[in-house]
Amino acid sequence: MIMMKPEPPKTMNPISAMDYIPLEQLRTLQLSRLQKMVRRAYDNVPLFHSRLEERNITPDDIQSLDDICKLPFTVKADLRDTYPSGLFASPMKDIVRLHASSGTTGKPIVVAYTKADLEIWSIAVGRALAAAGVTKNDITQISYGYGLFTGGLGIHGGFERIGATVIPASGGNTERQVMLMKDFGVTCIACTPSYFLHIIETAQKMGIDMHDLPIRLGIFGAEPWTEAMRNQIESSTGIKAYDIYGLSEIVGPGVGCSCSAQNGLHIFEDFFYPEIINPATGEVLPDGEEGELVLTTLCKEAMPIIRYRTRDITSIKTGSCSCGRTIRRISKISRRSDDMFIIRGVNVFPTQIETAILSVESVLPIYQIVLTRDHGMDNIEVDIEINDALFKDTLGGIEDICHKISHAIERILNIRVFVKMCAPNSIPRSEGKAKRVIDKRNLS
Ligand code: DLL
Repeated sequence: MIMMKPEPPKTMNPISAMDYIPLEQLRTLQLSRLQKMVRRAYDNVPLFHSRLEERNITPDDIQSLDDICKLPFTVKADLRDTYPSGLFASPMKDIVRLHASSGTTGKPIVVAYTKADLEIWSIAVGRALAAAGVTKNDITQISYGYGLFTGGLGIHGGFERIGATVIPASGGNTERQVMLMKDFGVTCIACTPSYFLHIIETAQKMGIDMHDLPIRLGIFGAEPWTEAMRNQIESSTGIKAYDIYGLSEIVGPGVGCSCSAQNGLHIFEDFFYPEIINPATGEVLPDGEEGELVLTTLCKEAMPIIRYRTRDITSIKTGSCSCGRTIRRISKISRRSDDMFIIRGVNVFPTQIETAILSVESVLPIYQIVLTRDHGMDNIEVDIEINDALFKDTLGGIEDICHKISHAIERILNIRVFVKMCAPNSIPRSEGKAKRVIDKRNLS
């Protein structure tokens, strides 16, 4: 059988042209950009200069893309330790925007952009949106937070580049979000998947069914979410849910995005070079193997970042995508090594629990994981909120669902967990990234 090579679609948005670049041309471009970027970082950022010197290398040692593994990794602590501007490679007069991510402790992480950086960022987000099928005819509500977080303003730049109508709603005031969606005929929404669940639920309470609104697309990201959650969102609203990935340290949203095939996320690798490493040894793994995603900016002026260890667990997909894009894809990121917790010797990720919950019918994925310690023994309780319909169910019916979910979790994790059904509206709703785990172990 002759395999037909997928080709770029005839009606492609011109912004997507680079997504279909012949691979040989892409690798040549990546190498020349990498060489230039390493030189810029070496000449302008003392930390990168000393790190290369420690390894006895100079930018001239980067002769092929494989030479990237000679370069040192950068980690979150490097950004924190050089707060606020130690990693800037441009003078302040050339920096036109700053963002920051708060993290959980201590000083925030500051990221900087020149005018050219903002241009590239908006192109990356524009390409992500085009891959998800956004067009200039879309009316878009951006419900990611605007401000220091890169989500709102970052995504905004991409929608403007596509030429869509933008409603910069930011997060919060959920009833008003629903009103705007209805009154402006919003066709596309961009927010975290957990916030969209809250929007769906609020709409229901207002007597509005998403199926009756013109909304057709969602651009969801900024937190790990599962395929099961995507299916749940799509079936309960009738929209298509696309996955957008990114992180402040590299640029913000727009590092990658799912396409019409909805089978992994294309990385805009002419801007952001991806590698997968074994997190324990740092060794680079071949495509197809799961490990930690490491990203290198290829075009950033204000804050070039070399081999950033993202802590996000994924793999680079092998084989070509049916959409015809040549740029590589990563698998959906449903885990972050930082999110892992250990219960009775078992490594647990919140999304494994999400998958189990969603495998049991008629349960809304509004959940929280509570960890406690009793006489030195760790316990895990999964609190799941039942919807109004189920709340009216008999006690026996609710108990039955608890057992089913508990068994589904046990099948995945091999540990018994206590599942508790909670009253409607008892679990705090997220307006941004959901807080899935409440760890009370140091307190109890
Ligand atoms: O969350 C940037 C962003 C905004 C991405 C809006 C997408 C949409 P940070 O706050 O720096 O930046 O958080 C980055 O969030 O390392 C992942 O762990 C997680 N993350 C982001 N997108 C996804 C996604 C923004 N689609 C961290 N799937 C990353 C899973 C994601 N995790």
